[in-house]
Order: sequence, then structure tokens, then C-alpha cells
Amino acid sequence: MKITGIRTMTVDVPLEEPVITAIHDIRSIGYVLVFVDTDADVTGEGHLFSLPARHLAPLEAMTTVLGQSLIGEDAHRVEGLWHKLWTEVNFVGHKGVPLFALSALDMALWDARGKALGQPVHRLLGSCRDAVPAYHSGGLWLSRSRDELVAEAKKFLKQGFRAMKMRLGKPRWQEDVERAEAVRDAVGPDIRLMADANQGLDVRHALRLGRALEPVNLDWFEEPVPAYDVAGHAALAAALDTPIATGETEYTRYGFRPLIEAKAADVLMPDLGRVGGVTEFMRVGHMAQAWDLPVSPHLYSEPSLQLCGALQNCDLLEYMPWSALLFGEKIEFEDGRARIPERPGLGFSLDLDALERYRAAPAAGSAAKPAPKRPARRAAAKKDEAPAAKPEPKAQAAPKTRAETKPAAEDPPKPNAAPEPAPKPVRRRRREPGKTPWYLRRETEDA
Ligand code: SMN
Ligand code: MG
Repeated sequence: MKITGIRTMTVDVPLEEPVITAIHDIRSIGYVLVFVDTDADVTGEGHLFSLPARHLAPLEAMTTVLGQSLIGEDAHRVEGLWHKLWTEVNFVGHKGVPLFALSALDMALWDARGKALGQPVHRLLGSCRDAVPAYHSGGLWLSRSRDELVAEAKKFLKQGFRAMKMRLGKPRWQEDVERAEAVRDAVGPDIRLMADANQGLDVRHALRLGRALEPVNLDWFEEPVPAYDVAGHAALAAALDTPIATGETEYTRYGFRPLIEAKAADVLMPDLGRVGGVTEFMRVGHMAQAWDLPVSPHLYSEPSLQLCGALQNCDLLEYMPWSALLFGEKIEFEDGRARIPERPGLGFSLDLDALERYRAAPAAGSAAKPAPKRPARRAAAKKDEAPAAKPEPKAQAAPKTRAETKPAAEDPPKPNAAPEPAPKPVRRRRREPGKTPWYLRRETEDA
């Protein structure tokens, strides 16, 4: 199954209400949608999200540029292609923007592979369950009053959820304790309750808070201190009975390995769009199994279901309702458990009609620079040439994407490319008749 093209589209989806955590004040979510076209009448779909949405432009650019290296390759060779892209980004870095791009492309490759084989991704990876408990993560924000927390927690129970996550990070740790106690009282002892400090505390503060929260019986205390403070996480994990969860800010197995080695986490939280896609999530999941550690996906609720269906130690899904409008299909819940989709591929297809109205505006400044004029000499030569070939129409519904990266017969001028300098005259050496020049000689040939 040959990859014939990579397309992207960016959308900026406003939230119904601002999301406030210790480090976030989120008004909208930006997404890069990526489409991997193949010659098998199959298009793989992947995506990544950006907070804030105005960072979409570099993320989209990296996805487009990296995607070029997939063109002409066999989409079934996901492991090999992951390694190809990993090697390519060595210079720009094995974290950050390149890893978001690699993750989205890898997601799309698995989707294409599943669709081509008529199998859901979790079955291709070795399936282990049909449904997974899900915790509601779309609320209980730091901005809620205590009464609002209680009302929202009860609402989640009414919706059938048996697990939910609240946020921590009030200036006085005593206030966080009061709020968590109020939620616990509202939901009762049998509901799984998690709490996320979003890296907002220092170790001393987190220790006092963590100790005072022990009677609340949290399932985990998430990102208590900055993500890079592995020693701080480890100190808290050693001091508290409450499990410490972290990992949403880490990239690849090389980010998770030090967390495990330092005993800094009791629960690992890979983020599908950051860790390195499905391929790398599986590696982290298997590495965690060697230490009997659970993994729980961070956001990306819909595609992460496939990982929950494939990894024995991945048995709790974060349900964030924001991403639902990206897809035509919705997560199916039953008794607080989300069904692992049996549809081919990742099991959720991007709803391009619904997304059209959220198309992201071009990045600030991106249109300010006019495209340089083609040098006169080339322009004159071009006059008699046939126009550049248009990409073939897709068999599947193709979105009108901003970056159409299918190679054209002749590349159009790039907006930021410098005008070509006039060619210098080439001075050729005279060749002796019958003698092979040194640069064409093979090693066995006589000098
Ligand atoms: C989180 C991350 C990003 C946006 C909102 C909330 C949070 C989570 O860390 O784990 O859900
Ligand atoms: Mg978190």
C-alpha cells in the first residue's frame, strides 16, 4: 500500500467555557488534522492538538515537511517508517514540534493500515478487552466554586461515570483539601477520584497537600510539581501512600524511562499526540509492564481507546468531551465504561463538514511577505511549457486542505525561497580520448 500524498488542515475550535488549571487558561483548542493518502483507496487520518491554537502554524509546517518523507513508502511498514522519521528529526530534536508531527503521522499510518486490513488497530496490536472504565475529565476545574464542584461531580455520576478528575492548585493548600473533601462527600467512597495539580506546586507545598489529602483516598495525585522535576516526583511518590501520576508532558520511551528508573511515578500517562503516536505508546506501555506499572492515556480520548484495547496495563481512559466534535462517530458508554470500537483503523473518522466552520486563520504575519517574482530568464523559458500537473482527484472524500503536498510535475515557487541566481559559466576540462576520467573510474579499474 503505497503512500501517494500527505494533506493537512488546521482548525481552531472555541470552548463553550474557559478551562482553568494551575497553568492553563484555555479558550480554544487548535488541531492539525493530517491525511495520509494511499494507492489502495484508503486514507489514514491522524491529528494533534495545540494549546494555544496560535502555535498551529509551526506544527502544521513540521507535519507537512516530515510527511514528505513518507511519500512512495509502504504504509504497512509502520515500525520502519517511524524509525525513518525519527532519524530524520535527529537534528531538529527528538522532543517538541518534531515529535508532535511524528505522532500525528504515525497515528494516520496505523489508521490506514487498519482500514486496509479491515481491522481495528487494537486487534492488529493484540487485543485484550472490549471496554474500558473511563473517568470524566471535562470539569471540576480550578475556577469552580465548592458548590459548583459538588453539583458537577453529581452530574457526572448521573451521566453514569464511576470515575472523575478534579484540579488542584489553590494558593492555600487547605482550600484544595476542603474542595477535595467536598467532592468525595458528594460522590461517596466507591467512586474513583483523581486530582491534577498541573505542575503548579513546589515539592514542600505538594507534600503538605498530599499528606492532608490521604484520607480523601485519591486514585492518584497528578503532576504535583513541574514535569521536569523527576526527583521531586520521586520524593513525593516515596513519601505518600496516594499514587503519583505523571507523563503527559514527556516524549517517547526516552522520556518515560528516567521516570521509571527514579521511581517517580506510580501511573504513567502517555499522550498519543506527543509521545510518538501509536507505535511509541505501545513501546512505553510494554516498558511499563516490565515494572508492573499501569499506563492511562492523556487526552486524545477517541484514538486512545485503541491503546486501551491493546495493552493489558492500560485500563482507564481519560474522557475529555472537547474532541467529540472532531469525529463523525461518538464514544459509546455503558455503566461508566467506554467501548473499544470494532470499526477498522482507529475507529473514528474526522467530520470535515462539521469542522469546515472552524478552519484556523493563517498564522499572524504569514501572508505579509509577497512571493518573490520568478527571475525573468526562467519565466521566459516557462512560457512554452505545459502547466504543472494537478493532483489526481481522490476516490475518498478529500478535504480542501491548506497544504497539498503531493509532488507536482514542477514545484511552484516557494513563498520564502530566494530568487535563483543567474548560473555561472561552467569551465569544462578537456578529456583525453579513450581515458576514463577519475570520477567515473571504478576501484578495480587501472589508473
Ligand atoms: C489537562 C491538560 C491539558 C488541558 C487541560 C487539562 C490536564 C489533564 O493535565 O491531564 O487532563
Ligand atoms: Mg494532567
